Amino acid sequence: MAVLRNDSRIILHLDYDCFYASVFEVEQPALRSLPLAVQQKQIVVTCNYEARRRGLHKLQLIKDAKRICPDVVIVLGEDLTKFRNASKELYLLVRSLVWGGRVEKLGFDELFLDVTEMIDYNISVLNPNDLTNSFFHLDRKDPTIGTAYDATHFQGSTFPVTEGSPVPTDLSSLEMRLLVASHLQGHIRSKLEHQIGFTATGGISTSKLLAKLVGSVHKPNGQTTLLPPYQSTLENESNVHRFLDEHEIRKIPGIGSRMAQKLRAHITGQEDSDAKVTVRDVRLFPGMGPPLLDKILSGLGSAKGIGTKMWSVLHGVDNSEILQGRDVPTQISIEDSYGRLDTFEAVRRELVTLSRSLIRRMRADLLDNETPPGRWRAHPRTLRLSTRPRLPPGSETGRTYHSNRISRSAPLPAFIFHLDENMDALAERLVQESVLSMFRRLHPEKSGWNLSLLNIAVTNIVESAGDQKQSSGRDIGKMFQQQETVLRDWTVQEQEPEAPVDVLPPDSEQAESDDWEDDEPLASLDCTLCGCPVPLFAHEAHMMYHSVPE
Ligand code: DGT
Ligand code: MG
Repeated sequence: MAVLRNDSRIILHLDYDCFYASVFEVEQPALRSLPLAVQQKQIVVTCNYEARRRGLHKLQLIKDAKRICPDVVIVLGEDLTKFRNASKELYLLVRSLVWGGRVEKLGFDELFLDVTEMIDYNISVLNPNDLTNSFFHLDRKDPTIGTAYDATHFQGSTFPVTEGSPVPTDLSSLEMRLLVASHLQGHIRSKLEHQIGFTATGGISTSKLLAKLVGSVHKPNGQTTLLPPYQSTLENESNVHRFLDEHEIRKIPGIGSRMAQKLRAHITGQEDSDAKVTVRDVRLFPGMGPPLLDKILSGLGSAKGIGTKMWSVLHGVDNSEILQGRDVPTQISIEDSYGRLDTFEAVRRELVTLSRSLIRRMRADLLDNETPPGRWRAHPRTLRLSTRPRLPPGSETGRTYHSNRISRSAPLPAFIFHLDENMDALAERLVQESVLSMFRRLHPEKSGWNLSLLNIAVTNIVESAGDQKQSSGRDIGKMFQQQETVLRDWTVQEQEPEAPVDVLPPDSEQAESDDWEDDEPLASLDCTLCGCPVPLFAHEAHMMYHSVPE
């Protein structure tokens, strides 16, 4: 089956280096030269590169970190406010640099940028007779705004590595466009570092998938461009295949651990194989294609159309759009974990505490910035309560941390937006009038349950009219709403593990979850020609497939 990639776009990816640790380093620069670890619960969620040099790594137990590096400096990272604020500041700086605000946030510390328009404009103004003294225009209207650069070489590294390769003669070639983009990437990274104090690692290619993957080649504080050719010919294999094919399948975004396990089992013929299986092994396996992938990956909770999606990914095809940034998150959620929570009164108390934090966060994130704040920039429509019942010993199902949650949603009552009432009173009322009835529906029995987690969230956040200049506003709000309700079966029920909350002390600190853009199910549409459900990101590729004769 033919899969076609759209290589007309230029996409950049940024991933901040040891993000949480850097937030502390920016606050206290003396920490930069010390081994620094950020603790959430009993886990090192991240550590700086000095600590990594000494053998520490992400998601290590605190006790192991202390044993390996006794002089490690440990800071507490349970309160996400400072990470959220830093993330927003960095995002706003990047968005101010990129034309059309084509910047999409992934979690707190990754950005995707569609810079096609900026690159094509800058290609059009290149002087082929003096490429060494080129000028990158950051503003179309003011030709003095920008930065000087040498357009005879790539900034940063390339894959594959090329020493002193000649400048492309065709200025409109993909290679030249990527070369110019590498200088823009360098400029953005330098701004982030010198203006705010964060280093980032960058990738430059033609899709989110390829830019993200190639970016991870030189970490930290490096950048890598995936060089053409992107299409294979009879003589030459494309660099997309050369690059992607070597990756262990689990390293590919979109392939989670359970999917990887199923693929490994099929390729090796062994159920619990831990053999290294690469993209090439899967792609070139006899009979491989969307139908076989569908078969292999079925039973993962949402296998509809998964074969087409994976087949595209294995070929480096990802034509998904960069979603224009929202000024507001898609949802706000607050949660806490518990060693033991088994009485109604204790639950009620915790729900009030969580509700208070939720209202505080809503006011911080959704009110306009005027003083005194007076206007809601966005309104969540839905209130959601999730719990995670602790399973009786021995009944572990092997399901993931997230999939053991159960939840209920209800319309968010309008009184929550009253600014003249204090937060304590609002929290009490919210629990009394809404949350407790949701809780009773989740747990009709008066006792006999024991919860390890409570999460309360507002979702379906819709931006207020007149505040949508930079963002995709209501349509995106609607789309997410639709995704939640209609397209749930497209969600691959697989998530990266968070800190393993189950092993935590009973009185662990409350944590807020970082959910600007993550946690949302994938959207799909049925193909009008063959009726197959195709995820939005693969739609263009799918239509091209129909237009190409077999
Ligand atoms: P890097 O990109 O390898 O230089 O290091 P980081 O620290 O930027 O790691 P990254 O990009 O995977 O994640 C960004 C931040 O998100 C990180 O600083 C801490 C947090 N984080 C990452 N993975 C987890 C996790 O599994 N659980 C929790 N609670 N937080 C995590
Ligand atoms: Mg990072």
